[in-house]
Amino acid sequence: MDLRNGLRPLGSTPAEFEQDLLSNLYYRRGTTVESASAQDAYETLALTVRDRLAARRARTAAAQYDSNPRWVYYLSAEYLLGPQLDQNLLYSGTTDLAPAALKALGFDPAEVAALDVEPGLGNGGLGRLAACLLDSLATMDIPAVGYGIRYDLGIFKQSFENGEQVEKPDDWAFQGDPWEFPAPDDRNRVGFYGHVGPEGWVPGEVIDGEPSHLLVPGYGTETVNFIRLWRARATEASFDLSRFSAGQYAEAVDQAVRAENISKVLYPDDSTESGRELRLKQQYFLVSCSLRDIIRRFRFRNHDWAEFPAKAVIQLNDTHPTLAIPELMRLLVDEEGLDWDQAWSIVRQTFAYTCHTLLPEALETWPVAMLGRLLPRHLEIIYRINDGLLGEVRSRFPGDLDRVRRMSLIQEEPERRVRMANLAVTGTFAVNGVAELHSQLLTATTFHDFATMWPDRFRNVTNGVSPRRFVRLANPGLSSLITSGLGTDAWLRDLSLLAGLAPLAGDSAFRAQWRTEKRRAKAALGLGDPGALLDVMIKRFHEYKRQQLKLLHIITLYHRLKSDPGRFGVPRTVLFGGKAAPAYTAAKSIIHLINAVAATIAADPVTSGQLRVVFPPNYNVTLAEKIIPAADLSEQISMAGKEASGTGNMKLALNGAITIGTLDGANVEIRDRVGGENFFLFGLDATGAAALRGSSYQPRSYYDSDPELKAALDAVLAGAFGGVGHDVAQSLLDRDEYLTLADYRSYVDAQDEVSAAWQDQERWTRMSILNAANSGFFSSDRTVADYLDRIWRATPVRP
Ligand code: 8GP
Repeated sequence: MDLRNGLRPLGSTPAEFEQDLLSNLYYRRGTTVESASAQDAYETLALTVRDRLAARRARTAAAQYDSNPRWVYYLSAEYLLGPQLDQNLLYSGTTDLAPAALKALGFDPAEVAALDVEPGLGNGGLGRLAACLLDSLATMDIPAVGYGIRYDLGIFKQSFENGEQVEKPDDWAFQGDPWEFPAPDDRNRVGFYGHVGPEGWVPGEVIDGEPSHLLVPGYGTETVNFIRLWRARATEASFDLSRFSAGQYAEAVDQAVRAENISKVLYPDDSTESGRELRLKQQYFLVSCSLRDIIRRFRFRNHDWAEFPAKAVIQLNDTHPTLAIPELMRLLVDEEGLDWDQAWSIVRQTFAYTCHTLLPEALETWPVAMLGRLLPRHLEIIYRINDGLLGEVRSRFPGDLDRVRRMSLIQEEPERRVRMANLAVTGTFAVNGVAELHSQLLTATTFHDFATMWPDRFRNVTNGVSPRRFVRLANPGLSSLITSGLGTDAWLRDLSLLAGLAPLAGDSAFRAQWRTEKRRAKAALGLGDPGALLDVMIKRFHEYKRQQLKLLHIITLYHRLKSDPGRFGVPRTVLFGGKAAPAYTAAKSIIHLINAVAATIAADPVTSGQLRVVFPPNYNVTLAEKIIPAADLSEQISMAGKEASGTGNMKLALNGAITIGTLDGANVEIRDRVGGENFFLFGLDATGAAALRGSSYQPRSYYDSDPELKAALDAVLAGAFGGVGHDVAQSLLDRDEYLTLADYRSYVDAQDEVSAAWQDQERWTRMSILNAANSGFFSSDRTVADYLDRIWRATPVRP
């Protein structure tokens, strides 16, 4: 079918691309080559590339409409997409055309590319995973839509002032976002507050959700899917003209400002009551708009509600979108007139839930009072779902009151709250963890009661990462080497082919080329001595991830260097990247101490050329794509039993970094695949850690019995690093919730093995190649294949 309605096809030669660029500059940007700024050139380039994807999107939409397939709908509070330009150039096959055309028109391609701003719509691992899954869904031709919120201000911009983290708003779309298609006509009205009367829920406040979408192209295929993002808009009625006329300007827009605050920031500070309510409003806003959109799409080709689960599977990315469960019940029962049981059966066949945590404090709960005020009808529905659940618990486990209390959707003490994870497990047909160990621990601990009652509901889907973004785009040099080593670039769509690199680990010429690529990536990062071991810890700051353990190791290295500079051995650069949540004081103290230690080491001539600590601020996807190719050593050192999976560990292994890690999250599966001889293992395992935490753990006993550990902590306590970090050291000595001191010796010994291995560069390179060769499993394509097989059961539709 020709969907262009007579429109001329977009060109694929350099001259045609240049013409398209010129035409967009002239007609859509409204300027000329002579007067265009770099921003004009950037936006024009984006439009020209986007046009190519839009043509593919039109063909994809037509094929998807024709086949009336089962759609995968992904609901997520965050998407950490990363920069769009390079990806869209690659996926549209214009990587070479674009810079040539820009140059021909007199623009500087590097200056233009530098204007591409990464949308800060995500926070950490969960948001980045969502982006990788959408990339793989499109690459595998699965009809899928990602739904999220179009935050004005995403994750904050991090800077350091006197070594302390300072947060600034990130107005990422200040100049507009050329990748986005606004679709105001698809807006939906969302209600809040009010009361439930005989005629049903009468909201006390309404706002509009206005969507825009971003295209999500597949790699090596025609499919282009999309992400639909909702932005809150005040309704026409909310501007108070009479107040404005009376000069009460702030009051006149008060209601409008309140409405639009809903999509203002990602994860608003929840230390106040109003902040918490705003988060809950965001969650309902996302699910209400998205479900209406899903239903609108269902109705294009279907009429019978019984068909709904066959046409839609809705994946809840953690508990943030869990209100979708009572919301769909409300739509089906109150608005569509289905009876409760019929509606519940549809809901239970439609939703699935992914859990991303093992921290009990990360399991969301909402005060019953707040939820009842904001969403009175939903609270009634939750109560009724709870009645059904507790009835089933009582009949399966008669007399077990304690179990009823634990499984209830409502926590009673110290305050009545709705347990969102319990609701998510109850209202879905599948619940998955994100790595083997994580899924096991979920059924053994967090969801033990539910797994006992509904064992078939629980599964594992180990995370993965996009090889396009994190190898091909991030590391073009290594990608070419891999392609020439394998004799094909088919690995970009089938990462298991990387296994073909294993024999090349024994080829000294290949090893030399591999080392050259690492050094080149390090040089590009601008880290001075490319011969130094680059030791990398990039992730959010959290005490369970244990940046403080890495810090104690650095201080120990520093002490060794001072006491015997001749014996140090291996020059190292340690690189940290990551943000701490603004209200997380302990994590911010660790950041402060890292910067203080880095400054002390930099100022001490004895360390010169031997030990360096760098901490570039504002770690994000853009920076990750530069750091990961350069890394030699990947720090994955969380307390075992706390990291759900980790995905940085996968990205680093795929780029030939060797892991030093605990048996936590997906580290376990990485080690199984790359082999124990190519992985530096240390520390307690999950069982050992849980046992030690359950006993009377005495961090001080480790301090007393290990002179190097004692020296490191004493130095911090004595103020050796500009007087910073007393609180960090004291908390380790007093509580050490995550067993840093218990694992210290084992960690330092493993680091000594790292140094020894580094001294044999041929051995190190072999290990590095084998890490990449054996990490093909960690492609998000495989993750999507597992979701399809175990949960989604959707099939490809090719345009
Ligand atoms: C993260 C987990 O911490 C990480 O281990 C995992 O790899 C990743 O999810 C993807 O599965 N969890 C989160 O990002 C998370 O729980 N974020 C919530 C605060 C929003």
